[in-house]
Amino acid sequence: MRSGKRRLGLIGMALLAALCGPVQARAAIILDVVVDAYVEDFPRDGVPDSVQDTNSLILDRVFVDTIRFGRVELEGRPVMVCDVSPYAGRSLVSAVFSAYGTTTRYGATEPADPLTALLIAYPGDGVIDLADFNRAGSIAGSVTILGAAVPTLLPPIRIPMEPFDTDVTDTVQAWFNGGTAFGEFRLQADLEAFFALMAAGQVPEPFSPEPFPGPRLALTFTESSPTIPEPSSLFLLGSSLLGLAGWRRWRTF
Ligand SMILES: [Ca+2]
Ligand SMILES: [Ca+2]
Repeated sequence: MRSGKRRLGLIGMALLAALCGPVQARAAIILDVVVDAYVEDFPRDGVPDSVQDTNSLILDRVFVDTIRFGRVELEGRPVMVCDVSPYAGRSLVSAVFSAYGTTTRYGATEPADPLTALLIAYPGDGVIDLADFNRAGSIAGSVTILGAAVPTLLPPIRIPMEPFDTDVTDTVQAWFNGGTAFGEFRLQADLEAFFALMAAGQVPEPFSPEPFPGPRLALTFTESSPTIPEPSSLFLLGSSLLGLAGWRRWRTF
């Protein structure tokens, strides 16, 4: 009995050592965004008009043909909020922002050219509203989204998405140093005729049979520490609004 207890104790110590060892210390913590949406300026006049919380984040700066206004510009900027409050004071080896996306035009048989956009970051308020369209921030990095060919939107619709990422270590470390509760990222394009679709949250992309992960941060810390559970993305539930938004855009190309 006593030797059995001792054996259990040794196994427990070995497990503890394994958990606290260098391999565990360097494992990245995946931090999902707690809320994401895109803020839209339509018609485009520098004043944002709506917040679109859908299954996709639409990054664009394009012309659209409308019945009411004729040909007008619009711009969509995805905003993504991370709860970084559990990590105040921690030291990073790296922080990488990543997501899945694609850029395309409806009816195109050849892949669109890759598109590059800026990732703007700022300490935020934890919610996405119209003010996030223009909220002052710093450039955390830039991303290049690869293009895909989407010849038709008739079922079965398959839109391939490719991963993209950018190093945001300096930005996120500054948030940890400053005790920031919510770090917010905004993706924006400086080019005209820019259109990109990104997966949002942990839900299946409605235009594809494959579920794509939403935007997230991969955090690697310098010191050994117990794993901190990531915030869930419970409210990133599906909505069919994207279908309407997508149709509105793509029929104009
Ligand atoms: Ca507007
Ligand atoms: Ca905000």
